[in-house]
Amino acid sequence: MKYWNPTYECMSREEMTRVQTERLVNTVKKIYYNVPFYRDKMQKKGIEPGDIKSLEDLKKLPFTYKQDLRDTYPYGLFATPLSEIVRIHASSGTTGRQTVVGYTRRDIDTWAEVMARTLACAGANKESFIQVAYGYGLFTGGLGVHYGAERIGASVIPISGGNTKRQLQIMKDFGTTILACTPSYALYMAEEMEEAGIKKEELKLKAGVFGAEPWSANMRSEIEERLGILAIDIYGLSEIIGPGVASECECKCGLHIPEDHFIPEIIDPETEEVLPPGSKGELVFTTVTKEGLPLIRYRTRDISSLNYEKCVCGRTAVRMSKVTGRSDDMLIIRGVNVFPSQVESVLLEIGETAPHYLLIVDRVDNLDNLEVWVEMTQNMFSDEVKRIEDLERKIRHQIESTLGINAKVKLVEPKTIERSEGKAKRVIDKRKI
Ligand code: DLL
Repeated sequence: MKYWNPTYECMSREEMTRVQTERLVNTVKKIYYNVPFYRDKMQKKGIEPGDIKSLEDLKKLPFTYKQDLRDTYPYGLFATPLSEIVRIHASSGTTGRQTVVGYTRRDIDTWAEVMARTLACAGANKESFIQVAYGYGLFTGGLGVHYGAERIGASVIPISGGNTKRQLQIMKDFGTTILACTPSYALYMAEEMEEAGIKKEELKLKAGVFGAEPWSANMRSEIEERLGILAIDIYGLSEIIGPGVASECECKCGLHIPEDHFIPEIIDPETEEVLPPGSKGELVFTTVTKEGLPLIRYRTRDISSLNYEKCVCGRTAVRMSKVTGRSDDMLIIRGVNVFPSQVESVLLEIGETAPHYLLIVDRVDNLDNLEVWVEMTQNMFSDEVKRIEDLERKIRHQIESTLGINAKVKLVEPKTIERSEGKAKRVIDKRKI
């Protein structure tokens, strides 16, 4: 199957502009009358729904930041009564406050639609066996891909993440044709496969939809070579819908955005000025069909650029370039979003160490490793080993329960961590991605 929904995926620019404008006008009315937060923001800017008549007017609207979701935690930006919400997801956030997102029945339907487009980009159809090795749960990866795969009519294998040996056994026995997981997990699976003596020729695998974290061209070649598949990049974020916000097609030359649902802009993260097509900057999205949590000009912090030229695959939907970095300090470690400030607040809460710490991220055997170095206080330094080990364990445990990620904690001698005269350097990222 080449396209899932050619009407929208291959629509002319004029027609798409018409669809987007109509939906934008409606969304702005809806948020103005249903979400006090947006009404206040618009009133402060001196604008009313009637001022938004065209896509050009988009830039008059206020931005929405991740912090706004935290400040209105958990449901403050929802635009429908809670009784209309049929699903909640969340993504990790600073100091324990998660970013909570809600979907109405129609939102779930929209999500299945955009995910079906993504999977069709990887060649999925009714005959496909799709192994969903993204995590199921509050994370949007597992269920997002799941609903899209069912929409297509493929056979879904909802295995979730982890238990690599079983993943490989199932991939072989069940005849998986499409694998969905993070690129680093795909590479890890390839390695375990070689170790287990399974040859790629024994598998029916044809393609993989990999995302939720940045990955390089080298990593793609390695995955494609070792698994013998087409590996495409899929992008998304919980706030906008989850996976399904953009996807590469077989041309692998940018990720198509379902613009009839999400309108992208690229801005300069410092001046907040909208940049012309082709410029690199921060990606901003406005959702124009979401009911539960419509967001206006949401600052993703992801760095990308937009290309409006028609793609070789025939799709006209705008393409965003692969996300290469962020305009904030968020790290993605084994698919989990981590802010250094989260670690800092764990340390402050425990309060038994010096306030100097360093996160060292590395990739060993294709898996991300996080090591947290924390300085001991002068008093503690002379303490017995057992007490130091106990504290390391306590910090590790606390990091795991607040961030949901395993870290190796190392208490280091006072004054080992380099001091900075400007912005403190909290992270050393040794991963070559
Ligand atoms: O990671 C949704 C997702 C699930 C996308 C499965 C693709 C596949 P969050 O946990 O909210 O949602 O994290 C969103 O992850 O702002 C990016 O910084 C990063 N990210 C997601 N996809 C990619 C990608 C999901 N393909 C944050 N390349 C986003 C680079 C990505 N970064």
